[in-house]
Amino acid sequence: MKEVKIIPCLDVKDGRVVKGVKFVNLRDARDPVEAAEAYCRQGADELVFLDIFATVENRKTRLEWVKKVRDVTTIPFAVGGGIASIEDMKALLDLGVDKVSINTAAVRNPELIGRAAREIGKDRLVVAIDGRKNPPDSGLPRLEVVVKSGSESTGIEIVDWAKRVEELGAGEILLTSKDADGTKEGYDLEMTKAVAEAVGIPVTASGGAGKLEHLYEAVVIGKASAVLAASIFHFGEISISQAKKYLKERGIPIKI
Ligand code: 0VR
Repeated sequence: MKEVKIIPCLDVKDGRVVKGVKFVNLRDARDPVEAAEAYCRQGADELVFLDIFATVENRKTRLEWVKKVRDVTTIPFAVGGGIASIEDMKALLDLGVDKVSINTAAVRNPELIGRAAREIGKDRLVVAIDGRKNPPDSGLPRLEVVVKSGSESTGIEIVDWAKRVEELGAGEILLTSKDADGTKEGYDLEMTKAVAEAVGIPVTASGGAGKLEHLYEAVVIGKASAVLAASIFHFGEISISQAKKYLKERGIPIKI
């Protein structure tokens, strides 16, 4: 098993890090620059910045917010939110962003994945998949892809989409459970395992982390290659170093 990465996520709205539950009821959490500096100091393996309302507000990623965070970030830095073209990706890469993440645009225009893999390299291309669980009698897939900050149903089954995303050239998948987001009740292990076992590219578990054990479960049961969290880190309940120590003590390969 390769070293498992611990990844804090800055969900940014109106220039501030926010945190909600199931993508709604967003409340102010902290300043993005202060948070980025703290996470780098604490030894995070990578930092994710999501301009979570760019697509909903029908605009491009706010580059000025990204630049401020980029200037203080000393670890690999991935950015998502509002990215819908190769030009959008190159604008971020020119700022020094290491990886770009596409979500809604990939669903709307799957051939963008292949073009991006060719133009910027698959190792700099993340496809983010937001998912939700539907009840058996809903007529929708049990594990369904949702887009536009989780506000729109697609009728696409998550594992089918993950396999297609890999075939099209994505370097990795960031898999977020909308149902688990912000609940601190644990990752959606069924969803994570189903996707991680269906593809050969790294899958980052995201959504629901509430205690150290959840991180461990995401790796050993969910087969995740990395664990992303926001709530537990932003509000200081768990530090990056505590997370790393806990996983390493349980035999998970971690970069200390
Ligand atoms: P925690 O459950 O707090 O660790 O959150 C991890 C992850 O779900 C969030 O960082 C983030 O991916 C939530 N995503 C979105 C969103 C939040 C609000 C609105 C939209 C989105 O589209 O991903």
